[in-house]
Amino acid sequence: MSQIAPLNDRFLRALKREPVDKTPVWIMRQAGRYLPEYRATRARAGDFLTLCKTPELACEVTLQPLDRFALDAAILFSDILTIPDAMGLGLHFSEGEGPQFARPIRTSADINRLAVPDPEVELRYVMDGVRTIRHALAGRVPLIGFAGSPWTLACYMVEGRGSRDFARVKALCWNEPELAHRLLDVIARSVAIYLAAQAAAGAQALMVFDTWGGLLPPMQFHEFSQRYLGQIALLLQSDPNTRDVPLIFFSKGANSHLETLADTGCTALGVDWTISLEEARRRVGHRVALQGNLDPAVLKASPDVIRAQVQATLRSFGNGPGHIFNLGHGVTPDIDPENVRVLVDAVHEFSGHPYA
Ligand code: 1CP
Repeated sequence: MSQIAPLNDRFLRALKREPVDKTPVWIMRQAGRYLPEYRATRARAGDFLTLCKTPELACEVTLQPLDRFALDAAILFSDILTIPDAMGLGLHFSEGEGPQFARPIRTSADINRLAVPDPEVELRYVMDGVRTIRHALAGRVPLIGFAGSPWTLACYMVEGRGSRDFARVKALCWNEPELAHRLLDVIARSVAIYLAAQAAAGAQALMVFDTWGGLLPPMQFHEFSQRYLGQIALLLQSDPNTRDVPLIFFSKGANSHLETLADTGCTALGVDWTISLEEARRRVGHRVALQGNLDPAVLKASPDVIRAQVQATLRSFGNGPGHIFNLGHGVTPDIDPENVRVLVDAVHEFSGHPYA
């Protein structure tokens, strides 16, 4: 893929902690059910997984929020559960039920059978999606590729579906830690190869979603989640093709680990809304950029409140480089798209540096 610089490179500059004219902004789940045009494309596709597996449709929904709002980055439309699906667990989404696996991990034999998928074979549709989107973007904004963290993928693979506490995988960690490590290791190698393939296909930054890191007590967080994030960073850094691709780690609910996460070798850390950016920044120092962290529920408030909270978030980060504005988690389906516009415009309005 060509290395032509994007026309709008605020996002990539902020990741490198370089000065920017305005704070870049993108929103987790920016392509999704709160947009009527997304719901229309999904209805045409029939179901969510077909949407993910059809590169032209995945490209269409990736671009939808960019056509509406002045966003500074695109994110590949896909899901974190593509890897376990490619490993043979049989992913399906039933209406209103969320993801489910036909063949969840239940025995040590299930773990021993797992193999690292070849991204250009079993996950070819994702790589074709990245290539199609990158071409369609034509340099407008950079494209983010992503994967789930090994821990978060293990949560779904062992439980077989979404859960509030993912008690099965937690029991596995306490009862058979060696088996849990064998599972996490094969997932981590799969994630690293998958992310490297996305970069080769044209993704200009990579993000790892550790949505369920916060379920673990501190010692176990280091042992079962952070250790594998570090392994992914190391594998990507040791590959000349991915060494310079910015890497964002987002461990939700794990703010007490920001310092050690900043030492894993990532470029930036996502921050949820339960800590101020001021404190997060003080704790990570100059080691990484920060991405976040407005409470997604603020989008249910009035435009005046949204604008005031955007300003408060920008002030909390303070002056200096290294901030990417985002929510502290994904935008929810009940949000009025007009409120997203208010947020995006306010980020640029209040962060404009007149002499930049
Ligand atoms: O249309 C629909 O009904 C499906 C809803 C949906 C969407 C829009 C799902 C099912 N996944 C997605 C897309 C998606 N998922 C993206 C696209 C890019 C974007 O615009 O941000 C991304 C990055 C994800 C990642 C993802 N999937 C995560 C990690 C991020 C997070 O939100 O914490 C997780 C945990 C999933 C699993 C998943 N996929 C879908 C659902 C409803 C869930 C959560 C299941 C649960 O635990 O309840």
